[in-house]
Amino acid sequence: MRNIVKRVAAVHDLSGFGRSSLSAITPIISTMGAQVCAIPTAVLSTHTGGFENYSFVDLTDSMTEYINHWKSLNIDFDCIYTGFLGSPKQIDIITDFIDYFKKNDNFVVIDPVMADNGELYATMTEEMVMKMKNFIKKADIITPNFTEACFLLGENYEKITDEKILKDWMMRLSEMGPQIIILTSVPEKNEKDTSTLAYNKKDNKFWKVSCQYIPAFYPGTGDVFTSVIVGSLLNGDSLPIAIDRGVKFITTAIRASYGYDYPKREGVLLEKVLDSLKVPVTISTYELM
Ligand code: PXL
Repeated sequence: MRNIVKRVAAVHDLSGFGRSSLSAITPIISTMGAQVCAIPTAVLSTHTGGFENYSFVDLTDSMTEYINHWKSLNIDFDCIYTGFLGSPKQIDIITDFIDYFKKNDNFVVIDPVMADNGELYATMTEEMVMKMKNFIKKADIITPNFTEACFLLGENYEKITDEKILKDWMMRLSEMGPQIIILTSVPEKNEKDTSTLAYNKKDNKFWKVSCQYIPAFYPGTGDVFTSVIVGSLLNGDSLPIAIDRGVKFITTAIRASYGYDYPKREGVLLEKVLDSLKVPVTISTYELM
């Protein structure tokens, strides 16, 4: 029997304060009508973007038992969505999870959460980067930001705006395994915009959605974006519409937040805009590249 409500196995950390990972993913995917089943990879008092002295409990050693229980329940998932991982060993544990729970009619989204703005996050290591390159083989869809794409491809971080090079990067990423590449935070020549690009190896199509760049950095926006993509695809949207939805939602969330004076490290004011996820896309702005 199909799941009455679509079900997502969400493999991410739980950061108690600051809107990232499970604290952002759960309300978004729930609002979009799917059930989030969390596999927490670590518990942190806050995310690592702009906070210091946070507590960090790595849950690697409890994950196998946790997953073994799920295996015994005879349950299945419509999507497996992984993000921030707390240790290299977790990649092996989640690889086994995917091998067990991946079926013909579900899909795997790997957000290779490692880095942003040219730099690795505080808890990430070169070993994680190496293992992530191999791990993305397991994905149907990956959603690296521009910095993560540089790390996965072994390219230097410099602003590339040439579409031919960016297309080549996405094809090279798909040769590493995934069918669909969604590349976020791509700089635009005019420096006023930023874009999200996508490549679907199956039909050899490239898509692009641009939006106005707002000069503010809020941690967790990558998780917010990919959650909307997951929710949208589970609702049957096409790839370009899902990307359009993700970009629109991030833009709406940043615009709803930017006018307020509060620490950016607390993330976008998600609670003010969640309801907009229920509205269908009426005007879309995607282009074929
Ligand atoms: O949003 C990505 C993310 C997830 N989890 C933790 C993080 C970050 C980014 O900083 O620190 C713990």
